[in-house]
Amino acid sequence: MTRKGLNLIQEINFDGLVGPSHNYAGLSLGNLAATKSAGSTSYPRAAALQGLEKMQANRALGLAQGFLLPLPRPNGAFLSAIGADETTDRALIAAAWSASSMWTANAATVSPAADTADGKCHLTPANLVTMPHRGQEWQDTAAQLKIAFSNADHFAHHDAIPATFGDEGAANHMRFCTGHGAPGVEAFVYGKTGGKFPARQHEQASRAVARLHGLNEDRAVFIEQNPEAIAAGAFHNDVVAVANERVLFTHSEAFADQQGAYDAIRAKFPELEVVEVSAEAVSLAEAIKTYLFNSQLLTLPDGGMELISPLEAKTDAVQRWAEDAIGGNQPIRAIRFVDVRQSMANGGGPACLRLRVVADPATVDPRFLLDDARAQTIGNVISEYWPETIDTDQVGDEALAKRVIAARHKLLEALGLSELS
Ligand code: SUG
Repeated sequence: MTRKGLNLIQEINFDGLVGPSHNYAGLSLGNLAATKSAGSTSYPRAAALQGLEKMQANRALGLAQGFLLPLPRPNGAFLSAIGADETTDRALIAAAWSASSMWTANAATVSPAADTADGKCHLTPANLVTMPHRGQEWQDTAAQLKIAFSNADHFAHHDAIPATFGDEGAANHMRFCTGHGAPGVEAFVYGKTGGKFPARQHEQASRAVARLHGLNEDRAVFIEQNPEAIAAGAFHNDVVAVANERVLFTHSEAFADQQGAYDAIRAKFPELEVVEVSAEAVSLAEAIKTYLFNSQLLTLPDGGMELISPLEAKTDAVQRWAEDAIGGNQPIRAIRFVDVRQSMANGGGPACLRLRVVADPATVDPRFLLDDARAQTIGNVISEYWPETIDTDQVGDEALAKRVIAARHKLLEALGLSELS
């Protein structure tokens, strides 16, 4: 695990490249931003370039950065499997066109090698069964993960959990540790069904993932999401809470039993530091509108922690909180804002766009790691081939489908990943 005496295990963020079919079809009930954007014109080229810029900015901070490729859309296999024809519901056609795999926080749950019984990093793709446009992602995602992390000495792959139990992957999973390479305590946050909006993460899915990954019982915690948070639009826990190393950055109304959640984590991870933002400082509604907690909470190479937040979080209330907190007696020392507005309009902030994998980059297929040359290549392909705009009434159009398919193939070719075609 060490080369030349250096510990090269680190957190690598794998961002989802925004696919050329990115559009606003309003498919996700309970995701208020996506519902509000339904019918708007999307800007796939700008969306993908925004994502690329975010990755480049994080690289400039000295962080390792990877990416995952858009899945094949429109998904012909899905359309034939449902016998789609001209009478088919528009929402189902749109489902086959969704670029939703960009939100790689939902691609899988990842348990780093230091946490698992066999000392390998375990990956379980999320079945995403609650939403029809997302439930068709996992097989293609799994195929991609198996290529990116093919080194069997370091990585173990599972199939998705049976569709009886909804699983949304890392968006409902937090890991606490004293350093990314050290053993961690993994917290799984689930929702209970029966509320205004679907609870997408089921407890039994979380427990199954923990078992499959070989997590020690003393190092796994299961926490219920606040039903009111789900009803207010926190369709994933990462809309109201994010963890990094010993820090939990959370809204005060994220969990069904807030204090009980802190106690449960602290019982297994005594080093826990909670940075709680109260409802008085930032209301639940504002937290969900601004996606403050969907920031990436990152440890920089010098050990300091920073928040990478969406521009939408630059509100008076958040600025007031930040002025008070940053520099005060808590570990987050800066907040930077990034423009991911195209993704945000579909309910996906900076943290939704990335899957964290703790590993030595040398054990990962380099074709999935970002460097300047690949960033240039990706930027060029996006600029040349991604549609500038898509109106929702164009979704389903045959000529546009050809263009979208060709654009993705150009990217795969340029990255030497045509085996994903
Ligand atoms: O699953 N939006 C995604 C956003 C996912 C955000 N991810 C995390 N919170 N980790 C979703 O709701 C909108 C697509 C549409 O409506 O066309 C969408 O799928």
